[in-house]
Amino acid sequence: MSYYYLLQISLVLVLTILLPSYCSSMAVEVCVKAAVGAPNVLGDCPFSQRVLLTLEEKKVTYKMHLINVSDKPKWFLEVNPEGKVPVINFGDKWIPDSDVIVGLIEEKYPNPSLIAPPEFAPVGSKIFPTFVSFLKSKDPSDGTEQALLDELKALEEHLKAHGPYVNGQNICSVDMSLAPKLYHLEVALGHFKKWSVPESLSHVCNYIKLLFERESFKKTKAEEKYVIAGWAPKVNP
Ligand SMILES: N[C@@H](CCC(=O)N[C@@H](CS)C(=O)NCC(=O)O)C(=O)O
Ligand SMILES: *[C@@H]1O[C@H](CO)[C@@H](O)[C@H](O)[C@H]1NC(C)=O
Repeated sequence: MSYYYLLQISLVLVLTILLPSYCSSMAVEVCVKAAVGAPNVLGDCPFSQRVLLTLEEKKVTYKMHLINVSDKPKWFLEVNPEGKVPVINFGDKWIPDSDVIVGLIEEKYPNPSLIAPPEFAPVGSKIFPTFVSFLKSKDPSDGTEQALLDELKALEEHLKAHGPYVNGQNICSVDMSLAPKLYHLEVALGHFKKWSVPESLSHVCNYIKLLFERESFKKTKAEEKYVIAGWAPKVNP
């Protein structure tokens, strides 16, 4: 075997095995909410789950830091003075805001693409605020339930035309944002109001089922008891 040949082999080795594994050891780091009452367990922040879901769907390796939001560590407040989770670090600085973070993940890890057409961006975006109003409501005739139903019906119509996901056959960024919010809706309304999404909204029900069955979702969701504990002070202040 010639010396030249050996040199070539080692170059190929460095480029295909050693360099990539070195680069992936500079893992992405992400700070998310810890469960209230359990510092080593994933908490109930839908924005944190949205970021984790995006990383999971793109098979990005990451290191997770669980943050007790009632007692934020000093280092966390130093790198992130606003103190909100999630924040991400791709190797140089910490970046807050799930909208910004998801955009950056898409830029750095384009495959598989989770980009949805811009006109689909607002799909389902009023579900979370209308769910929160209905959850907190003590007056059954104040229209908050109907407002939520109207938003769910709008999602039903969208999915009927474009489903099974918001952008068709493949999951997209809008689904990553909606999935954790629909989970909070199901768990909190089920617990506090014995309410669930009407079966007549069959496309929404199927959509929820598809989302919650994904490995990425199961791996990144908070346990139901933490979701309930998180909403309890807002339901009964
Ligand atoms: N707009 C932000 C919202 C993030 C947010 O509200 N995070 C909550 C937890 S779900 C938080 O950090 N709360 C603790 C605090 O504000 O001190 C995003 O999309 O990332
Ligand atoms: C989070 O911080 C609060 C305030 O210091 C503390 O009471 C609570 O025990 C902490 N939670 C966990 C799970 O460490």
